[in-house]
Amino acid sequence: MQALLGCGCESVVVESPGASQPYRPGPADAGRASGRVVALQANYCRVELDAPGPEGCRRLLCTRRSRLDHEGLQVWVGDRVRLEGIDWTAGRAAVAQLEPRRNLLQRPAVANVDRVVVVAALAEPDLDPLQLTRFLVAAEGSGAAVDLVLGKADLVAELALRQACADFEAWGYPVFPLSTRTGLGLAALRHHLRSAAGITVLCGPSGAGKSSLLNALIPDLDLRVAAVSGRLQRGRHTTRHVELFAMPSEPAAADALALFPVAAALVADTPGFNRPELPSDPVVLAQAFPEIRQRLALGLCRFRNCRHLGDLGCAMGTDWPRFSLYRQCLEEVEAIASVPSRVATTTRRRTSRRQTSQGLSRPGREDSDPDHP
Ligand SMILES: Nc1nc2c(ncn2[C@@H]2O[C@H](COP(=O)(O)OP(=O)(O)OP(=O)(O)O)[C@@H](O)[C@H]2O)c(=O)[nH]1
Ligand SMILES: [Mg+2]
Ligand SMILES: [Zn+2]
Repeated sequence: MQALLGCGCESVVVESPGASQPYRPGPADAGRASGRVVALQANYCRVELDAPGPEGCRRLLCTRRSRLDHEGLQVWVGDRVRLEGIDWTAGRAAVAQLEPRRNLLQRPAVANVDRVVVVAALAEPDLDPLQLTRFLVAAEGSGAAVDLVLGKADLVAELALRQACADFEAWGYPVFPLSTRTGLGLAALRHHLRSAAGITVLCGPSGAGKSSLLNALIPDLDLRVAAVSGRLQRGRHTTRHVELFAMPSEPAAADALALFPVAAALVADTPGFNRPELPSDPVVLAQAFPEIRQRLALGLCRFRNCRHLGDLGCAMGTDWPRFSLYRQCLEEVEAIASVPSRVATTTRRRTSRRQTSQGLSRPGREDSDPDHP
């Protein structure tokens, strides 16, 4: 399936993997169209149309029909939607229907995700392996492919960079060392992201360099970036909402576009935050570690309810690089699970209220970080 998608800087032909056929309005359908949500702002969605409207109009600012709310349907960036009540002159419409989504990355909330790229800075702020593990575990929760970018490579010595790459590859992820200052690794990452159609989400702590990376990947993009600050060199929560941008196709591929349409990659910039949630189920946590998945594919532990802490009969043992990080995560998950259910419910409600106040349950307000008010 193809759709026209502009990113504010360029229009490209886009494949929409897994989505249904684009809605093609007939004569009886005046005022209707379909497209993809590329950003949420307050109570509005910005929708990129599958086919341009009158005078080449590609984007509409949309409200949501209240029946979506009544049916408990949230709209997120990445969702495919059908529109009605289009006012082409004002550039406005209403989202009438939500197409089924393949998956949802919970935080940052993005639907129909094909790849999550966790961006961690090697310095400024210092790389925190536990925090990085939490981001990777959260990324695994979407079911999408997960890659790791080690950013700000210009700030560390070459030997330290090589060691870091080797260490993190042992975690089971493709690693991309990168510097937007020197250009190191940019071509490799650009090629990697273009190699598959669909939606890639950049996520990671504030100040890691996500928006700088997108500015470097997409010509003419000018996302706001800001220097890290304070003793801990923390980010300043510069990006305030999730937004999708289109990666231009390879020049050679663009020439061949008419004959062999090339799928374009969409990349989401997202607000940084510091402490991703862990899953509540220890089994889900274990499955979010590639090291455990890979080892268990070769031979199972003796007991079905094994906690994979290297006890008798455990196929994992303790001799693997992220063992202590896994143990810390498991202890946290088990501690929360052991809280009596009434308290746990209250805690979950509090978390959910906090998330609602941060706009995580309502579109358009993805902008604050509970760890960093
Ligand atoms: N030395 C160095 N600094 C970089 C690099 N990439 C980004 N920076 C700097 O890191 C700081 C933070 O970059 P941003 O792109 O705003 O970080 P972010 O991850 O988007 O942050 P949030 O929007 O707050 O989540 C800026 O001062 C950038 O100039 C790099 O490769 N090397
Ligand atoms: Mg940013
Ligand atoms: Zn085990």
